[in-house]
Amino acid sequence: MAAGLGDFTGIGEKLMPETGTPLEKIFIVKGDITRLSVDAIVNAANSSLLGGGGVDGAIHRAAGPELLEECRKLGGCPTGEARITRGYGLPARYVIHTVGPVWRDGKHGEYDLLASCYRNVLRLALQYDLNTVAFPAISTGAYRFPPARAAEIALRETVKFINRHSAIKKIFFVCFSPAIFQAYKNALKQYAKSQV
Ligand code: AR6
Repeated sequence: MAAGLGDFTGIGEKLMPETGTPLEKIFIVKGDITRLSVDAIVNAANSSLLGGGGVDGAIHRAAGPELLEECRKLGGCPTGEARITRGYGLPARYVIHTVGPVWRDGKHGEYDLLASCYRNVLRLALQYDLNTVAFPAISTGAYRFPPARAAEIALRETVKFINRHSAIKKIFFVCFSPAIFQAYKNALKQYAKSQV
């Protein structure tokens, strides 16, 4: 299915125009993830999977009560793992819920746990044959993960994964604030530099 961005505001900035590299599948966009009609949007949930604030609250509001009903049946999700549900009232067909780490000081496995969120989400996408996936900046809100490091991990893990699995066609990193958008742009530039 095509990404079908519809009237998604602030779409733009495909920063890396090289063809034939995994970076051409990566899009950094500004806006509200609940408006994207991709195969799956990712939810930065908590381990109860029963909703919360931030992007989690926005996704549940936009999807409607059936999402919570399905989430209840999942029995939670440990940090670093992922679970999938249908999208219900969302334009996206599926929601992949993942639980990012709460940032403490970087010495409590935070980097590895965030990396496994990205890997586990993408594994589920592959398993369900989902070609277009949109991520929020997991853990960078209420969980206080430093945006620059989070963006670097998001990009590195995603590129590694799509390098190995060509079925994934487009990845959107959806940035809700200018600071997060800047962090992703910097991370992408750094990554591109490291590849030449
Ligand atoms: N679209 C895209 N990104 C968004 C949106 C949106 N509609 N709304 C917020 N963000 P957070 P976390 C960005 O706090 O840090 C919840 O209560 C936001 O600017 O949503 O992983 C859960 O239930 C930030 O960059 O998630 C958990 O308890 C990013 O999404 C806890 O928060 C993540 O911020 C999870 O904390």
